[in-house]
Amino acid sequence: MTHPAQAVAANPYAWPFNGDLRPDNTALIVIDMQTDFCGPGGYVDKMGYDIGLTRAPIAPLQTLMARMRELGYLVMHTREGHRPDLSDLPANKRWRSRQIGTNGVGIGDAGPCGRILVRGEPGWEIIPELAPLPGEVVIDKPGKGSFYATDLEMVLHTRGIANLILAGITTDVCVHTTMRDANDRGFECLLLSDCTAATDVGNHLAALKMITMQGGVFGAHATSAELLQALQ
Ligand code: C5J
Repeated sequence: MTHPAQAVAANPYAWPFNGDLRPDNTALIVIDMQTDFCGPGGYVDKMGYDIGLTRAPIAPLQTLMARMRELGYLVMHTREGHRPDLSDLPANKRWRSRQIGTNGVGIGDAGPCGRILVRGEPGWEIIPELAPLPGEVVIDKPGKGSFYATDLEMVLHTRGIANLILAGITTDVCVHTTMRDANDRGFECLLLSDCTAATDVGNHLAALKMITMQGGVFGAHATSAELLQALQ
């Protein structure tokens, strides 16, 4: 028996659309909170972006994850990364990643945290502050979206999940790609504005605004405080 929650005071509508918010039909997915995206010496840091921005979601996520676990909600994680032999790294993705930052070093190359975005390397690991608990689902993905070349959809269907709450980094890339894809697959999506971040504040705000178009074209967004309020 799980306890239903109230709808979340989200933008542009009270989420979920049908008011059916329960631990057994709702999952939190925490996207790519890896050292490469928010740790010193990781990929984002090496590209010259401000990891202060991508680290901002850590504290609100710690509070939210603890509460959602306590209430029995499914908490899932993703990691972007490639096989050590780079057989799943498209040549154009590698080439583009070498165009920015220092010394032409890009995905698959050695950096201060090991080979960038390569599975098993220190930089690819989820940061210790948000480490998955034993038994929590971790999805390894080679791309930006969490559905492409993964078993995420099967896991969600097997658990009876209809509502997907999205958090993690970056808002405008992996989080948005996952949200759009989840929405197309029929999942009811909520993006948490303070538990996501981009490497550019304008992009973060634009990504939030995009969600609100057309009556909630991909779903809705809210703060973690608004979600926690609804979960009381
Ligand atoms: C990027 C991600 N930005 N996790 N990945 O390359 O958003």
